Amino acid sequence: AREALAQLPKITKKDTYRVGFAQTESNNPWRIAQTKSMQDEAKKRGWQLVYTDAAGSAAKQVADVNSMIAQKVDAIFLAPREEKPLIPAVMQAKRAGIPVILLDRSVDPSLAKAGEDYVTFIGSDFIEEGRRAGEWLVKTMNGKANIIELQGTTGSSPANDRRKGFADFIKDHAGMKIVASQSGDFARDKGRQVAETLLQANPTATAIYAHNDEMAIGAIAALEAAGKKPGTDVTIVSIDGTRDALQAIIDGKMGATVECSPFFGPIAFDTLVRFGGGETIPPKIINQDRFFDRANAKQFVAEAY
Ligand code: GYE
Repeated sequence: AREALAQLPKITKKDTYRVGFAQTESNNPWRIAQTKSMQDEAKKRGWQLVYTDAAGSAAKQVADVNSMIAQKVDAIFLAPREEKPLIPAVMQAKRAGIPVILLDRSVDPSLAKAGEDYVTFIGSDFIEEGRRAGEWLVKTMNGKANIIELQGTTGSSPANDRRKGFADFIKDHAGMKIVASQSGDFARDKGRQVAETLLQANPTATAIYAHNDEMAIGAIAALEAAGKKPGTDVTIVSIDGTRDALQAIIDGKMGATVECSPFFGPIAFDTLVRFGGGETIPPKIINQDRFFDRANAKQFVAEAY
């Protein structure tokens, strides 16, 4: 059950803050772009940023947050790797009187609440991302596809919600079938390995829905290794909008990707300034994301990360 503790910690108004940023891992371009966005913004404002990288371990991320608490930072930006294991970190910061802002991933809503346990969640609407991917696939495949789904990190909010948004949308289309679904941990090589196994077991697959671009790129490699033509034999849709994905769209190997922006620096720091100034912050701050396909990939590839 949720801890019924005092209210959300407050911070005093200052010109500059010393803040923590607890990153989940750095093994993909999305994470690297996000970290750079946070560091650039800290530099621009003259704030001190205490940065940690949990290297793909929720346990290390809990320890990272604890070390930030020990260093008495003013506030903590946390990208919780998984929904449940990071709850203790959120609660420990609260007990220590340090406000937490969740960035890009959320925690289990039955165990921690915005406005009480943490300030707010800033990020994309993952259910909507899954829905948009499903909508594009239904249209492109004329309502008929045997789909392999590559899920993100097990127990992470984007994996849970991207799965749900997609499934909810395609369920009204009888010809759209998910023939296999497995986690590739949001990673390129894991995505390649899982795609290889699932393609062997499901040779009639006509589409791949990957929860992020890195796994989609891995799936392209798996298809090519199996002698299939990505984009022709198997249609691929995913989420993020990385440079490699936009290039794959231009090359005809991938169909589309739903944008999920990693550029959190400005909105994250602005939100903390508003909070420090005494403003009431809404429980969710949702990024407005675009959609990339053959019609616009060329236009955006140069500015992509
Ligand atoms: O899509 C993925 C990253 O949490 C929204 O995590 C983020 C996701 C993003 O590793 O590429």
